[in-house]
Amino acid sequence: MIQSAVTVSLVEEARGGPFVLWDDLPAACELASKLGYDAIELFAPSPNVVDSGELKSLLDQHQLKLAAVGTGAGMVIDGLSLIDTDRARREIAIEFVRSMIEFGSEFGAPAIIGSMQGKWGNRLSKDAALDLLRDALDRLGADAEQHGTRLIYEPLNRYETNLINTIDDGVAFLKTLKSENVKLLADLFHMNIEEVNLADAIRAGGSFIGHVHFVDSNRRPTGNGHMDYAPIAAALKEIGYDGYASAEAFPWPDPNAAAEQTISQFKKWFRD
Ligand code: LER
Ligand code: MN
Repeated sequence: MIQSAVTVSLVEEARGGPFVLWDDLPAACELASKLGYDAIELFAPSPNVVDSGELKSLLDQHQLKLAAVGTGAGMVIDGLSLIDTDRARREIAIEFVRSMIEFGSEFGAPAIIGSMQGKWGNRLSKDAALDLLRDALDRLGADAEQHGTRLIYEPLNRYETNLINTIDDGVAFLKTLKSENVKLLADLFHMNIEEVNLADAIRAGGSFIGHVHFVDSNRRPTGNGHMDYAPIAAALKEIGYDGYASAEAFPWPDPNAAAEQTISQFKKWFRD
């Protein structure tokens, strides 16, 4: 059964970004639980800013799970990328993701590679960039497997990466990896920009889809844009998707209203 999650950002530098709840982890857990979410998805500056024991007791207290951990702070704060042409910088990026994998794995949560995938250009050709990304995802996929969790790779829209923009290209790329432990993130916002048809893309993605960012066409919370959810929900059910539909959206008009809006839409599409 598809589970609900809501994003929580603790990254000051990402202010203005598409995260529903901000700053206060205990308050976010309290609200998520009160509204009936199954889980939170955490976007943190580094694993060190959140004490694992405290997070565990917060999640236990509010009967929540950790759906996933984002790694984009490595890019937002330190400009790290898994395809940096400087080998030493690339290893720092890989080590950062590794630390996030380890942190998430204590809670059974996968780490997400979104903006840490970087962009090709300047002295780096697209093929060379994809080779570097393949190598990084193979290493990190194996690392996640050792930690008993998966790694999630997110195709982004063309304004955020020039590497892989569609689910179809994502599937083709994952098929070239040695690791079978990397799954795709279907972010409906990115897909709305890049896909011909979102439901068809989900059906074609099938078992490669391991996480969903549940959001509207304009990145506002579900129901505040022009996304056609009926065929999308039907496609997710048809492929037997049983991961999270996680609210990664602007806190519009405010965080509480955005969280409330998303859970009521989640129930409409996945529970009725
Ligand atoms: C970025 O646009 C995004 O969708 C995030 O999930 C990845 O950092
Ligand atoms: Mn996303």
